[in-house]
Amino acid sequence: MSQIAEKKLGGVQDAATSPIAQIVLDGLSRPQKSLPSFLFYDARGSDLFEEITRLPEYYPTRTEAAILAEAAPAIAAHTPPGAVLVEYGSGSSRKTEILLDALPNLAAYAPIDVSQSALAEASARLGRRFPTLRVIPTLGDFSAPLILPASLSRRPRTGFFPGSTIGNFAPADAAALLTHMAQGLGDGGRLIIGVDLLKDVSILIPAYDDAAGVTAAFNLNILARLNRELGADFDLQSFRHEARFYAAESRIEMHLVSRRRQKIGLLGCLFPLEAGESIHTENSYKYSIAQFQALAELAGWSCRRVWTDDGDLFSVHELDR
Ligand code: AVJ
Repeated sequence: MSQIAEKKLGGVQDAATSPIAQIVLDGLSRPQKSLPSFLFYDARGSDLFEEITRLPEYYPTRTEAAILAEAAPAIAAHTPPGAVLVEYGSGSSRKTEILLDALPNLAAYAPIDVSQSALAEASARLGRRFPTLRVIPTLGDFSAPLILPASLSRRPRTGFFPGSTIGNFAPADAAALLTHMAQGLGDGGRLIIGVDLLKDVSILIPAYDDAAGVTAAFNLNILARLNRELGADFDLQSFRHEARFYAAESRIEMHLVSRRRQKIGLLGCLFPLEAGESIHTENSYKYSIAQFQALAELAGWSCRRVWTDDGDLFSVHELDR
């Protein structure tokens, strides 16, 4: 067998046993084709998301950062010394610096993220910026059980879940995740969580369909990832990005719409797509403060405080067990 053939065979075997293979096959087999939004965050996708956070239309990141800067002293005042800060979906850990500046005497910072590259870069940067801080990165999905070194097992825990990542989950799943976090953070645990607020579509849609096309590139990158990791044959030119708002569900949906009738080959299967048929790639739920608080209470948290910006664009909640 030639080297090229061996390599190709190796690639196909890797693809079939890839942990995302089953998830992708399952999503593309549904009547409304879908892909889970955590697939966005490979190295390129994590970089594109960072670019999104700096777009003029994407208000959440800068609004949340301003709220956090204002809330940080109060959050610090409620933090016992020697606590562990656990961040779910830490990405670049940019916003974490606002908290870390305000929170002295932390025993450790434990970021959890699905992107190896984002986790490594953030851990290195924070290590330089906070030389005495113990950083314990975990590569993985934040719905996995929280495992900390035994020496930290009795420390009080503060969870940090910024960016309205909770909005990626349908309300029932969001409640289940908040319950899971309550268990992981333990008695006396606390959660600082960012939640995007419901607002006019004239603000919402551009935030998910920016003029520079960065969100479109972010959405399409998921197909490039499947080509690379699963040997799929998506032609990126044959899809366009679309952001839709559904008021009844109070959510933004992102879709990749097929520009033509086509068939996608993936892992030995063929997936037909009609012209105009879409692959649903993300839900981003928007809440009122009261709606979110009801959800948090359902999940066993009590709502201690909430901060918002003057424009009521975004909210940061402090939840206690
Ligand atoms: C990281 C899930 C909060 O829903 O606003 C940004 C991801 N998608 N632009 C969001 C995202 C498109 C983002 N979250």
